[in-house]
Formats: sequence, C-alpha cells, structure tokens
Amino acid sequence: MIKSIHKLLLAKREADFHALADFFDALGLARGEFWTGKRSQGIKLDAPEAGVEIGMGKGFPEADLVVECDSADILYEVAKRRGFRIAEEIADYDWGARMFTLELPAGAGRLAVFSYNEDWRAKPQVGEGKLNAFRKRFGIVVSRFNAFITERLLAGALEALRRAGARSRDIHVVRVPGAFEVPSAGRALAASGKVDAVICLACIIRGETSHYEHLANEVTRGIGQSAQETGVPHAYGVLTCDSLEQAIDRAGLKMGNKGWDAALSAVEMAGLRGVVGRKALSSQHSAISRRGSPSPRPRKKRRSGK
Ligand code: INI
Repeated sequence: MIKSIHKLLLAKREADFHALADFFDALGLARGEFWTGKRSQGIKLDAPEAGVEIGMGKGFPEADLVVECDSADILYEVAKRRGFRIAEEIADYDWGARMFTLELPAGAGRLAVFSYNEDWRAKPQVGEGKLNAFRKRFGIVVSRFNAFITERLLAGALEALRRAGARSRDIHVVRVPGAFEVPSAGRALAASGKVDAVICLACIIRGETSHYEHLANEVTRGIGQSAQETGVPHAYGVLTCDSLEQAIDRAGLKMGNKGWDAALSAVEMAGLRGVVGRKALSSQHSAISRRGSPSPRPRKKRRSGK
C-alpha cells in the first residue's frame, strides 16, 4: 500500500536547504519527519492532501509544484512580505480560481499557488428518512383477491415493521375485496390523519384477467395520486405478474417479499416527512384542500373578526 507521495527538492548547499524549508514553512506546510545522517539530511513538509495530477490541454500553471490553499490572496501577501520572488502576479483564471506563481529558492523551479473562488467540493445536504419505525403509525391496505399471495405480502410487511421497531398498536390493517379498492381505502386512511404512512398490498395476475392492464394502471395511478394529494407516503406493494408462479416467487420465495420491501419504504418515507415536512411531500395539497377533497388535517374555522 502506498503511504505518501512527495516531491523531492535537492539543495546543493546548506543555505539553500534552509531557504527551502523556511519557504514552505512560511506558506503554512507542516513540518513532518526529518533526519540528519552522515552524508545527508532531509525534512518532509506535509500538506493535508498530496498526490499526482495528470493533465492535458491548456490552462495549466507553468510550475513544478502546485499548492491549493484556502486563499491565494493571503498567501500572495505573505509571499510579498517575505520577499519571495513572484514569477507571475496573482490573477483570476477562467476555471474559477485565483493563482500566482513563485520562484522556489535555490533554483528549485516554480511553485503555483491557487485557491478556488467557490468551495465546489462542499457536500450537498442530504435529507434521508431513518429506518426506525418506533412510534410511527402505519396503515396497511391488503386486498383479499389472491389472498394466497396477499397474506404472504402482509406477513412480510408486518415482520419488516416489527423488525424496524414499530409497535403492534401503531399498525392498522384494512382488508378490501380487490386491488381496485386499494387506492380509495389507502386514501381514507391517509386522510384520517392517524397514520404516518400507508402500505398498499395487492396482487394482479395477467393470466386471470383480460382487463389486467386497465386494473394495474388504475391501481398504480390511484395510489400515486392519493400519496401526492394527501402528503402521506404510500408504499407500493402491488404485485403485477404474468403468472401465479411469478407471484409466489415475489411473495416470499425466490425474489424476496414485496410486502417486506414496501413496508421498509414506508418506514423510510415516514421518517422523511420529519426531514422535509409534510407539505413537501404533497404536491397538490393546498389545491385539494381548497376544492374540499379530504384533507388529513382539517382547517380551523376563521373567526369573523367583527
Ligand atoms: N383484483 C385483484 O386484486 N387482482 C386481480 O388479479 C384481479 N383480477 O384478476 O380481476 C382483481 N379483480 C378484482 C378487482 O380488483 C375489484 O375488486 C373488483 O372488480 C370489484 O371492484
């Protein structure tokens, strides 16, 4: 494993050696290892980060060594005060930096010093829901149609919620006849204001219905719409399969359990509501409230003010 990488500057005389060390001291490099032997001496001057940069094309500094710092202007002042030989004056560069170039002591070449105008490495703020379901309330809507499959989805969802820390008393299960009824029941649960997320479980099998596409599309659209309009996250645990075998695989055997997956999505999204706020999750919340559609939190009546 590589431990460090450094540029070797060989001074011919003792005075040059010290001039170089002082030079890098003045720029703020930290003194690291040093040694004095019978035929040589050396000192390492460390920076928080070091490496090799391979470039190609135009716009690079003409330098043997490049230093990036917080403020090139401050180091420029230091360099001038210390009487270092400036090879190129400080200037703005079109790649978003301020830079100047110095002659290194002892004829050791040139050093370019630059700083970026913006901290482009700054990390974005990442909002993320935690997989902690404790004290979070969940509504589960499960279709009775294809119960052989949907009961397995329900078992997977309940187990996932339990493992994520949800309490039994915070889980409300609602059974509906088929997938078609899932969105409306999900919406009613969301609008009740009593749940932090809704988990929708159903199974639509192509082989058994000629209106498979219509049903699948309608259920998917209805669930999405309910989530967006109420601002309550809805997890999609609806299997849309070509055959019963495929459904069995996705309800606990070869391909995992879609009920489990949906429950974990619900836990994460319920946590995310605390991070980004409920309104951020409901794109049309205010418009729907104005139209009088179910709103999870009823508005307070205004006083007349007379
Ligand atoms: N409901 C399902 O959940 N899955 C199906 O595959 C299915 N098929 O095949 O028709 C199904 N139909 C019932 C439907 O969801 C409604 O319950 C019914 O039409 C009454 O509204």
